[in-house]
Amino acid sequence: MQDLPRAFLMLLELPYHAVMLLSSQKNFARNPLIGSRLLNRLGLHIGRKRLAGAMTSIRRARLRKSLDDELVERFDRQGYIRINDFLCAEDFASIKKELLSNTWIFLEMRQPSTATLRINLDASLCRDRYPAIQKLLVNPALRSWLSYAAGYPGEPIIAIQVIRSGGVASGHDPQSDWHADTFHSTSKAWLFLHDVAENEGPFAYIPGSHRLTNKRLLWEKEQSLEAADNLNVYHRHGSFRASEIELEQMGYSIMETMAVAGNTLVVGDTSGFHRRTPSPGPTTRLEVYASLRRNPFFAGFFPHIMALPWVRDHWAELAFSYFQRKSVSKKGSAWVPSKPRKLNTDEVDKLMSMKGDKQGQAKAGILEYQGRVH
Ligand SMILES: O=C(O)CCC(=O)C(=O)O
Ligand SMILES: [Fe+2]
Repeated sequence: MQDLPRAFLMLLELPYHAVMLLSSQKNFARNPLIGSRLLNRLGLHIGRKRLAGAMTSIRRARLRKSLDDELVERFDRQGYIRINDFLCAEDFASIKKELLSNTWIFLEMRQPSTATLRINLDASLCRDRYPAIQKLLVNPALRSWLSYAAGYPGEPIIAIQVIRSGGVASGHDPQSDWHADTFHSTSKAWLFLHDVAENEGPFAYIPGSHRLTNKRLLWEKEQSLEAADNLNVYHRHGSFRASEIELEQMGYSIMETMAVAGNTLVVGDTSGFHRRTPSPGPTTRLEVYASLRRNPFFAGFFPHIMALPWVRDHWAELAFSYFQRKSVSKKGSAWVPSKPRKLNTDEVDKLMSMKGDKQGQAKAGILEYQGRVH
């Protein structure tokens, strides 16, 4: 009997769920249409992927105009781009100085074995106080690459991020599984503030895995039939995880591990397969992190809330208050706000002084691009 009101409620919600098919919504467990085995057998999931992919290609043709042709070609082939010595030495040093000599408020998230600390950055925080960081927030190359990789223009979120992986607690880092963030192109960028070696949890990407090949579409279709009941919560929520055997079956044989020198920028379309390389022991990564995700079907048609000037300049403050309220609510929050404090824990101090100035000397990996882009 209890099922009857629930079924009725679901019926009432169906128009909303149907409209959401044309949004960036990806949760197979929460949206009964996205998770429907029948609809996905009929091609709903791969249809959304195809349509989003086609629209991304059309928009990218316009977005590439401000970018270097050779790098764009490389991006189109690989799904990511790596730029060494991204900032000039003075700007890079100034960012690190501003970062280490001031007090910040953090949002902290703990996943088994990994802690992520974020200092969200907006103009109201940085404009008058941190000129070097502010200069990075409006860096045209960073913004153009984020837009190109996502396949749409838009205001990105930019933050300082500290990742402590391995040894925080026992368990598995969910980001260390090969995965695609969502069904459509979306971008993330990392400007590493110190060298990251092969055994220090570097970012890794499977070149070409952002493209929709037949084998990939077949795998996507198979996943979409079962995803709503998958045991992995991230997979269930639309960020598909792939095993190494599955990756091989999809025809992927190469992975690029981004062991990098400090001051390297990596920008990727994270609908391609990527992961944080599992750390054999405790490691810390300190980076500027940026992300841009929009509705892949209507990006550019309707203004996003982040395009409102006041919101754009205060989003970090708004996010902090939101998580502050949420963390004391009954439900709690994955992101927990901290009191103001300095970043220079022993660990970070060591990172910055011992490794941060070895610019241009990646410990491993291929140096792909030596030019400086401002
Ligand atoms: O931190 C990393 O190297 C990758 C994390 C990741 O998968 C993500 O942010 O989407
Ligand atoms: Fe990811």
